[in-house]
Amino acid sequence: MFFSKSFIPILKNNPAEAKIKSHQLMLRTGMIKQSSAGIYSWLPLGFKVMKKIEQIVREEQDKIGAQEILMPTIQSAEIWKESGRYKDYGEEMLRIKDRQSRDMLYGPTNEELITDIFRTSIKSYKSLPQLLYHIQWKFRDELRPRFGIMRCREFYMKDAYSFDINDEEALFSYNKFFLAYLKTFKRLNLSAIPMAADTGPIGGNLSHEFIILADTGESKIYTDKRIFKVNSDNTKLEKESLNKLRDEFKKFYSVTDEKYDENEFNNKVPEEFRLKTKGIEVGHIFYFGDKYSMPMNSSVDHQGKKEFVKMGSYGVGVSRLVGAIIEAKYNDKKEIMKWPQSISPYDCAIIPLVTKGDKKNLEKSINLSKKLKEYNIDYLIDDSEESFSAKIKKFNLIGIPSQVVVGNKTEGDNFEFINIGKESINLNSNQIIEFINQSKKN
Ligand code: 5CA
Repeated sequence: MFFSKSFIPILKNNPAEAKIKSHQLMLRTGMIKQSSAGIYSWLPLGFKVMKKIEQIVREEQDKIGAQEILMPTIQSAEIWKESGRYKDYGEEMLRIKDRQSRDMLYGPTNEELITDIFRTSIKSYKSLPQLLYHIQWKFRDELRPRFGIMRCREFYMKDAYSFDINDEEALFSYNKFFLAYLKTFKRLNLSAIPMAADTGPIGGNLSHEFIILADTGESKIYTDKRIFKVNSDNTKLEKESLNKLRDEFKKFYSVTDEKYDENEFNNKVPEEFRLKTKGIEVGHIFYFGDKYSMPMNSSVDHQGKKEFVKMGSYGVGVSRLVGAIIEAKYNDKKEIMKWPQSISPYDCAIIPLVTKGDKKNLEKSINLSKKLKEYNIDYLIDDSEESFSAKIKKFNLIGIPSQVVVGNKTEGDNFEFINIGKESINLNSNQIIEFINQSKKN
């Protein structure tokens, strides 16, 4: 893609309305555009990143045996009346009427709808467990939407739901998602800590938020630093192995604001390991047993008896992650964003020095791009006639981690390669391809 033909509406300055760096950067580099309060359009740069995050989230759900479906955004109020949440959910729910005056709503979450789908199809315990997920837009009429797509009204979420025959099996499902989340965030190059959390309007008594540390985060957290060392790499998808992993985490005090108790924190955590800080909630998992299956009469036959299924739900803020990753990866001092290669909007930026009368560097860049294309490497060539320093500044904000600078000294198959934020090195095209493919895997 040539920069001149791309739809990347870069702004000269940070927009005044944006208070945190992710919001500033996303507007500045034309990743998103606000359409009304807390509602955004996703432009190519932002959309590409979000889709790549979505794919990583999806792959890790598939690995634990969850099956993907797609539920609608608009739901009937009937099922919410059945569960009792139509009243309870309050003003955050966007309520609408169709032309027949039927009560409808834009789904803020999907426990009711999935329970309805489940109860009409699954009748026997032999079909359990069922792990189902979808990745779909949600709407919550937040009182104070802010920080761009971090706390907005319309957002993209992966929500999964588990159905089991009893508490023990349901806990196994919960632990599978717990592991899938650790792996997902690791692949996104984030260190996300699971924290015991409150359940709010979703309900239940077991819940973890997955939080990444950031000063601009809205969640206050109290944790034992040793929790960062817990390693999930070799954990198998078996009850025992997963229980062990959970036990490892349980050793360390780690809670959000609502669960915080100062005495407990001081007693359980030696002073040198205490960490009080802020973070961004990127995932939240819940176990709530029969909270929905009982009122909605969702049961299976189990040895002649009718048993209400035991359910949990598991959310990842896919759109919020785009902002959260910027908060975690943007280097304030150097004013450099660096996307993890696996989710970078383009695999490679090619930055030639181009002047009106001299297109030689652009030609060299096009030659390199042909080779990259053969290897499925997605590139953005800056064919504008801006100065080198202006281009570098712009690309430091766009954050594509692999950059090739093409100047008058560039000759043959020898290029100046920059892994953003680091010193430049000389690489030939094969080495560039190798570098990009390797760093995509991490
Ligand atoms: N049904 C459950 C689990 S599927 C649920 O809705 N959980 S939640 O309310 O915690 O939302 C899941 C995730 O969506 C959160 O962890 C957060 O990352 C994201 N999220 C929630 N509200 C917003 C919002 N207003 N803007 C952006 N992302 C949000």
